[in-house]
Amino acid sequence: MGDFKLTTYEENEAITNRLLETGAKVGADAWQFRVKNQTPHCKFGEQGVCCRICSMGPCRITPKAPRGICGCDAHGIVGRNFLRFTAGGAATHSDHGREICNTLYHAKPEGPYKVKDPEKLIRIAKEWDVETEGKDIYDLAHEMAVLAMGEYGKVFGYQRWLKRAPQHTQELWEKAEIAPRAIDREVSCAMHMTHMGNTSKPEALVRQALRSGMSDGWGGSMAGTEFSDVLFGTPKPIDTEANLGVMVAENVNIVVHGHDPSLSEMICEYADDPEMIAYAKSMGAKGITVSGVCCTSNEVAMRRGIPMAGNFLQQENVVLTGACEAIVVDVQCIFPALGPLSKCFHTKFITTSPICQMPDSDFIRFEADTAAENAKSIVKAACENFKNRKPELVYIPDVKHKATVGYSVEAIVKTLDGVTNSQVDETGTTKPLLECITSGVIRGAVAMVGCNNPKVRSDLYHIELMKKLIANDIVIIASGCSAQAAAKAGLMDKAAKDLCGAGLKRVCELADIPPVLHMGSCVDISRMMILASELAKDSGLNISQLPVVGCAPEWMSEKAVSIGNYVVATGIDTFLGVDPYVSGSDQVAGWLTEGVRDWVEAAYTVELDLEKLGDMMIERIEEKRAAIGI
Ligand code: BF8
Ligand code: SF4
Repeated sequence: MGDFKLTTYEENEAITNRLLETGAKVGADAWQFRVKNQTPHCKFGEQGVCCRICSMGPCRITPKAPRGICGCDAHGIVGRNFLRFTAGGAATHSDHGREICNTLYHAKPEGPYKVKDPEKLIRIAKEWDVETEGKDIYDLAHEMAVLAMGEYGKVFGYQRWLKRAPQHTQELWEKAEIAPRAIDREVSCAMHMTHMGNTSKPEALVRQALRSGMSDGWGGSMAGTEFSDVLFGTPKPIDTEANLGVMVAENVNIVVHGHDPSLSEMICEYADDPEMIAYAKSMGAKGITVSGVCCTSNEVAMRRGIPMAGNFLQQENVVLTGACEAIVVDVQCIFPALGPLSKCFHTKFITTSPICQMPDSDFIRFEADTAAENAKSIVKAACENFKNRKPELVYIPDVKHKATVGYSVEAIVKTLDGVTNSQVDETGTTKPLLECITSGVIRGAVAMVGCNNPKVRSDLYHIELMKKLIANDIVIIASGCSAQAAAKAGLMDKAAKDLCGAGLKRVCELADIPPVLHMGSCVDISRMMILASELAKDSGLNISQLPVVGCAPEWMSEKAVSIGNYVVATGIDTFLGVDPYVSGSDQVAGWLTEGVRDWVEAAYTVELDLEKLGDMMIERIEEKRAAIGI
């Protein structure tokens, strides 16, 4: 075991530089160059003090001009910007969830979309007081899909999923007026509140930001995750690989990118079809390799073991290998740069959703009813493109790591039952995990989430923080691009237990798990909320008392802020490594980093220094342990 070695970010950077050399030969642009053109960034934007929500502006706040034309001050402007940012993220995740509900509505016994986890569907139906006895599973799926879509516009009441939280948390939400009503309403309300001449009071804007975030994490995202499990199966531990070396030079390489598994599941299905493999062979390839980028990759890795080519800031790299026949995208986090970049190579850039349309792409509209034909024609197009490769441009770096992924809450509960040999819990509770935490074998848990951001050296914060935390016996649950950073580096290899403190190492050995557990895509952060709720209920503690924190060290998207807001609102202290454009208002920053603690028993910490960020999380975990006397 002594020879286990992580791939360092320096090695990854060297690979990127080698790929950029190929890019230079064909005149390709890349984010590394665009960053240079865009820096230094606009100071007003960075501080959040620029307002352009009406055409009397844009107004920018300076010491000489402390108010916009309407009289709004920096606090109102920063707060409104923060709320709009959140609403963008909540809308995005939630609309993804709605698409999954729509796919569920189209599920049929003959496929292509089927109910793969009927037990989970029945479990949710019972939770929602829907009669399941004697009902055909597809009738039930359609009924549940309609009910779930109803949550987006429900006339009265709150999100159904809130009942999964401990009673205490639900009471906090109601008291603070952040329990989300209809999902769409919380986004609409955010846009309404921030229209010219509405709210400029920081407290009210921050409150609605939490509520909009809640409509995502405990609404749209939760629907996305839960019904994806129903349709495509609840993830269980599965072995896969990560980093660019998963692409195979002799094969047709199809890269799926985006977020919605409805598309990528079908691509994987048909890439495995003997008829398609024969077709690839007839085009001169040895076979077909599907790999992924971003969260759609996490989805198919968790359920099918499809390898992960990379995370957000590696999306251009897959094209730069010169060996990508098609990069097939659905929605979100897709660089418009992929259009012009793919034109420098033979790569087909295939867009599939009306939500995400880009110049220089081939648009093949992907719909639930015609999914099978759509997927087949995409796979075929990729095969036909193999012959257009330019061999002199092909370079697939020889770098990849083994990774074990697929740790849904169900899988974690089941796996950790094996750790405490004293009492294997048949009912499947989180008690064995709690026992590890209370005994101090594991000091706590950190939910590592979020993106890459050129403001941080790519993956550096994710990896260094994870290394430090596991060395301190803190287990990591990871999602999104953070999870992929871990997998690429080797932290999801079970051999990474050697980097842990003695306690966590022992748990990894006994349970046969890696120290960083892949919990899925960013919508799957709703899984983390369920796990935290279960831990609280099983321990009798409040969520805020658990030695658990969240961290998005390299975040960049509106979705990440929406997530941060619901994680904090759920009672989990959240640490950010990139500033959320609120430094222009000490009041808004004050509400986010302290004020909200009075409502939800948790708050944000923003710390740009890597060392300090890690130390602060460890300190917070130890403080929480001391407070409950463990
Ligand atoms: O939803 S972590 S860069 S891919 S936003 Fe995007 Fe960020 Fe990656 Fe997934 Ni999440
Ligand atoms: Fe300026 Fe007020 Fe209009 Fe914003 S809303 S652009 S601060 S006048």
